[in-house]
Amino acid sequence: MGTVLTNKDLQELLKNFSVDQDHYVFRRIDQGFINDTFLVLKKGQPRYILQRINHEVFMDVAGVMGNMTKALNYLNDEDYSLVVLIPAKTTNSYYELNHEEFWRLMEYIPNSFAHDFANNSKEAYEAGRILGKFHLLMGNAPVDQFVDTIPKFHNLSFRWQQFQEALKNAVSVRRNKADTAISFAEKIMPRLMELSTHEMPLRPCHNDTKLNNILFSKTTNKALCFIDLDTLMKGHFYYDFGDLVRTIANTAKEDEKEHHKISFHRPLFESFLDGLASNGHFLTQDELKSLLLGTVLMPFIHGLRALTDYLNNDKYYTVSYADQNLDRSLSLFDFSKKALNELSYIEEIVAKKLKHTQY
Ligand code: GN1
Ligand code: MG
Repeated sequence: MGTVLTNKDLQELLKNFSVDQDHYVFRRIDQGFINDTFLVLKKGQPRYILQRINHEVFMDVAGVMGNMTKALNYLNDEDYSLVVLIPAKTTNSYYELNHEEFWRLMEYIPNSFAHDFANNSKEAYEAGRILGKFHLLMGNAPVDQFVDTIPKFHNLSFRWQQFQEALKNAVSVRRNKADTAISFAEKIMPRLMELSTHEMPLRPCHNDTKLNNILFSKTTNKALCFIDLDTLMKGHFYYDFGDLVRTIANTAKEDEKEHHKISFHRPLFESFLDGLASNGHFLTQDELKSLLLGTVLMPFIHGLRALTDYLNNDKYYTVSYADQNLDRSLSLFDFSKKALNELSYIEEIVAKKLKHTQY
């Protein structure tokens, strides 16, 4: 979104929320690709998370905040930390500035941390456990009350169509540079269509379950909850499963250029499955079968979206260097290829570990 915001601007903004008007220090968090996020500190201690919602990506901000508020009624349990939204003084769940900027404020969950890679089997297990917990809790919510804030978000045919459009309109320098990625996408797409399953039950899903959207406790190392509920809307369980697997079983960066560092890490994947299975029965037979698709589809679809954005001159994601979208697409494609090579193993181990969850 570009504009430089000073401490003073942010301090002014905070006046619109029901919090003590004190002296705060704001520290930008650069992890996301979409929103502007700031950690708000008081006397050196983190107190709040302040976020400007990217209105170009989330056109229906009221819908996003409505979904989030509804979900928070369910996402509260002794084993699941509640994310607390601090309402704006207008009593809305967010603050709207001149009809063009949308801000929200959340309490910082003390003693928590998030990270990009699973460091050990305990973290992988915890990620699986909290994913199951999230779905068990959200399973109590009527799915129809959630609106589609980004329609067809993980729909492969739709993303393919957007890619084709971008390919047609791309400048030749970028199209040529992306040649390898384009050929890969074209080669793999038919395999994914083959794997695609239809008629899957709809659930309220998080839809952006990458590992760094899970908060862990610094004291117990247990997973506490998911953050970043922007894309919480209807979806299929395999979306959330696959998106987490791509950041658990792969310990390389999303824009990793050295592909030999990318692998499908079986032991971490198995611990993740154990954590998921610890939640007991909650998946249908069809959902269990679709997990295979999820592990290959999610890295592929993110790779395809990054490639599409590269061809569109980086309109969607905030990039931190020139070819980041292209690097992301190549790295994500590489992981989806490595997951494809593991299909029979994945099928076998999923059946073994999640067997007791079959009806
Ligand atoms: C975007 O900004 P961030 O990191 O929360 C994207 C996700 C991707 C992610 C990185 C609304 O999320 O789908 O997983 O980048 N969110 C949206 O790959 O497009
Ligand atoms: Mg997100």
